Amino acid sequence: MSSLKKQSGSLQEKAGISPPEITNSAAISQIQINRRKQPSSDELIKGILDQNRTALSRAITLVESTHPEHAEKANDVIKGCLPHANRSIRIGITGVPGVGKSTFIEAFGKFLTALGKKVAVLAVDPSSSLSHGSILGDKTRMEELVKDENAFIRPSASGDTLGGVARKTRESIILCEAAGFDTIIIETVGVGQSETAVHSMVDFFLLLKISGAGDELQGIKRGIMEMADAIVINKADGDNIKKANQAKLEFNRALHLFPPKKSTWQPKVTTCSAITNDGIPEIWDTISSYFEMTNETGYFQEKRKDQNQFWMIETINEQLKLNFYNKPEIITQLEQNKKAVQNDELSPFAAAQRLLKLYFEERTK
Ligand SMILES: Nc1nc2c(ncn2[C@@H]2O[C@H](COP(=O)(O)OP(=O)(O)OP(=O)(O)O)[C@@H](O)[C@H]2O)c(=O)[nH]1
Ligand SMILES: [Mg+2]
Repeated sequence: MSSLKKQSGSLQEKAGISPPEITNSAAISQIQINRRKQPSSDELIKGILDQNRTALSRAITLVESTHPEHAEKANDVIKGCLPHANRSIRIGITGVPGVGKSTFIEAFGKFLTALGKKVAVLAVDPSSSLSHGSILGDKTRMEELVKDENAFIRPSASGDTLGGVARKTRESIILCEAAGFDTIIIETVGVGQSETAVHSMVDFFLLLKISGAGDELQGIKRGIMEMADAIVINKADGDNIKKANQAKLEFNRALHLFPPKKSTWQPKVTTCSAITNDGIPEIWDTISSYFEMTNETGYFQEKRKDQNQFWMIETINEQLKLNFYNKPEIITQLEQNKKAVQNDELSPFAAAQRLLKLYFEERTK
């Protein structure tokens, strides 16, 4: 069975088809979850804590489900996993399409599993709802990692809003951690606001770049550079090595112009090749020294606490919005009010007030 097919279990589960078998014999012996029956939340929690991948996959599918009935069960599973989560490092990786994210994650992930780490790869890609997750198509670029029993790769959740996709990924992080994964890699394609969402759920943020023709800094969003804890210039191999080193100098110079980070960490610029593996161990050294430093200063925990607060507020915002826009009366009234605003019969502010009033009145009925 192809690796691609093997990993599409969650999607097949969603479609009501039983998931494909897992070829790893150790995993098979671990499976206690009856696939035909819907496992209870307690069974899922137990399975996850037993490091059972089928349980983990099913729980993530539950978290990703938009079915209202699943939400409560998903919450129960997360609650049960929470005391066992948090013991990991979370690394975000971003970069424009084609920069080599998937190839890099394959190389870096293999390097980490060789060190004895357990690596989970998740993705935030709201655009993937149509294509069922670009990371899934990328499985061919992660051929080795897919087969690695110390790695778990999951395509991006689908969803209409970035907030929704990001929440699901964040909850999946908790599940992966409870299942014993100690290194979580979150990939996102560098478009839209998805980097900001990923930045707010990871400890270390890595920006992947490739060298161009001396115009490295052009077209790069200032905000992304400010978020980066490391900039890695990929594809530093063959004829590209010289250009990559020049780019490194330029980025280093540019980074020094930014105000110091709250963490007091000075972002590093390095080069690597995801094909030859050159520079990959050095990236891990950089990340390790970041964790050492932020653990010593207490910044690591402080940032996670801030992130938890942030996600609480984000979730409230997201749910309120969903609740508002899904109300049938609001759907009808919204259209009418939009027209009224367009025809200058009503000010935008008055229209908004009118709709909100209607919403709150409906709520108190
Ligand atoms: N020479 C060289 N080629 C690389 C390297 N890393 C990736 N590539 C190639 O660059 C192309 C794009 O790599 P991907 O890993 O698919 O890039 P990506 O960032 O995941 O792309 P999207 O999934 O489309 O966002 C592929 O043809 C890779 O083989 C590298 O270090 N050196
Ligand atoms: Mg990719």
